[in-house]
Amino acid sequence: MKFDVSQLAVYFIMGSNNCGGEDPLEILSEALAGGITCFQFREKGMYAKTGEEKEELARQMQEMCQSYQVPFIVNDDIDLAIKLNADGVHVGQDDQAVEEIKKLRSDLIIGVSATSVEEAVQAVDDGATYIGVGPVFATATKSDAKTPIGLYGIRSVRAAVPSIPMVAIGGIDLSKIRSIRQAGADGVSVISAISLARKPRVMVESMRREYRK
Ligand code: 3NM
Repeated sequence: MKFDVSQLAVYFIMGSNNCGGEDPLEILSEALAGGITCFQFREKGMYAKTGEEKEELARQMQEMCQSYQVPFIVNDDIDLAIKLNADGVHVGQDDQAVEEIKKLRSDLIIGVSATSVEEAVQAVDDGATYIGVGPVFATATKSDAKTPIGLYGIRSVRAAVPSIPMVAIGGIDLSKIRSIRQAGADGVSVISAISLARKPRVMVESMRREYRK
């Protein structure tokens, strides 16, 4: 799928261990119906599925995303991304280099996490399609998350790399969307505010509305 910056607007990230015991497929189904613009499969951390089970879950989620024409991005696992012919892959600072990923499949959307201006500049130089910048706020979802960079951090990165598509991450809920937009991010990426919402569909609809304001 061709990348467009509008796909970053409300970017949902989830793995089976982010769902508070609910069915991840049900949550994704609701999130898609609510209008998420991108999905990242992030099967990581405690109780995460591996091997065939992970692959099977990814396939099911990819199929659901395809029926909504929502990009399906795989976190960190380039082999799985290629095997499934995913739309993209998202890598952290310690994961596989952008250059190597491009050699394997040049048309993949490649997202890179950055937590500072330096890392953002490097990601742009390396040829990232978009950058994920954070954590903006404190988050309980990622145990090894860095110190929050705040809205100031988002503004600093935006000033340093003005044209790369940029999505903010970490501790983002509905109430933060407007200020993040004002700080210059093209969208928000969210795990728990959607995956643990009582009504994920309604939450995503509200986020889409808030984004447009
Ligand atoms: N990456 P929530 S913060 C997956 O800073 C992830 O790179 C981060 O979850 C980073 O929306 C984070 O529940 C967790 O705070 C985001």
